Amino acid sequence: MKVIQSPLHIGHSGGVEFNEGQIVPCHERPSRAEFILKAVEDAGLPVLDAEPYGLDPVLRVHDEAFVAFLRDAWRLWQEAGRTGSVLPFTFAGRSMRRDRPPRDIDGLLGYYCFAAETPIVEGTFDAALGAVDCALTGAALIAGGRERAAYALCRPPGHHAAHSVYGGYCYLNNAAVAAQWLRDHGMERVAVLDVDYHHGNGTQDIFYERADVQFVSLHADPLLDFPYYLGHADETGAGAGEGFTVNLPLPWGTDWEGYAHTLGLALDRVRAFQPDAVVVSLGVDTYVGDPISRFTLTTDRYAEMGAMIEGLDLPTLFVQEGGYAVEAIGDNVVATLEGFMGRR
Ligand code: OKP
Ligand code: ZN
Repeated sequence: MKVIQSPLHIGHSGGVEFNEGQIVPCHERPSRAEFILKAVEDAGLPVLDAEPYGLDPVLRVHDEAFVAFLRDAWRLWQEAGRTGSVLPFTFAGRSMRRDRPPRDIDGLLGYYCFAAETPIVEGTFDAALGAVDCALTGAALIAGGRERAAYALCRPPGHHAAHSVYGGYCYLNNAAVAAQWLRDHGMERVAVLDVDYHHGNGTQDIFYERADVQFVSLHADPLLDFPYYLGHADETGAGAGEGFTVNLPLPWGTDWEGYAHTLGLALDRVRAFQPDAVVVSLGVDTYVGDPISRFTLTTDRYAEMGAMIEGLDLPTLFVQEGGYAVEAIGDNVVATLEGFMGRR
């Protein structure tokens, strides 16, 4: 299986996040991608650089003014005389208008961002585009039928980024851009299977009213965990998309037995949709040692997960999402891919 990476991720570094009342260094840090790269190279997987696709595929799923804001935010922050990471301190709450972006930088940040652990630094936008390019380069490999599967080493991750909102360490939705690109290049139905610990609220938002892109997610119950305000079982899609969103929330402490059972249900739903391809939002923050998560999967279990996903017998694009136990992230990703390839 080919691995696609982008060196641009390194520019997204040195940021701080607001977490549990403290300003702390980001959990989502460059070493995550470096550990994954080392592990896939050690496993003998071929690594290629992403091809540049530009903004057009991004604008198929994201709002143009939102993308322009992400592009300009660092410059606006400098012009306002600020130092350090671009972070919001105020948010458009439920009682306020959501249809009128303000002009001021702080107002704009709260308008377009939903969580204060997602800093913008000088290289963030280019890194986010580089991550999209990884996903698109992988999508092109499987769309042409040249490869059965590919792994996009995306950093920053993407599944919390919605049509016009960023947050949760995510800026542009790599998996959603890739799924839409597959739709635009000959695939009639595309499934997105999200196995990250956190609900992929952004991907759900983007495809909620669509019958041609199915979204199936297993994640920590949003009553208990981030992103808190989306991901309940009764969210099943709307309009033409009714029935094409599937949420399977799980309790804290979920072990492989409980996880595998629910993954089986998720895979049954994907099979019933009869997609032409599946995009897997692969977060390995379900790992027992993850510092911000509360499931208990061990490295060997990722190989079983990969084998179960292979059982779909579909063109498959793996897109990296979360995973914050940096010293184990590479082993967990490689275990998943090797399980898929039948090498373990
Ligand atoms: C991004 B991805 C824990 C705070 C968690 C944000 C988590 C974003 C996860 N105290 N904050 O889905 O892995
Ligand atoms: Zn996550």
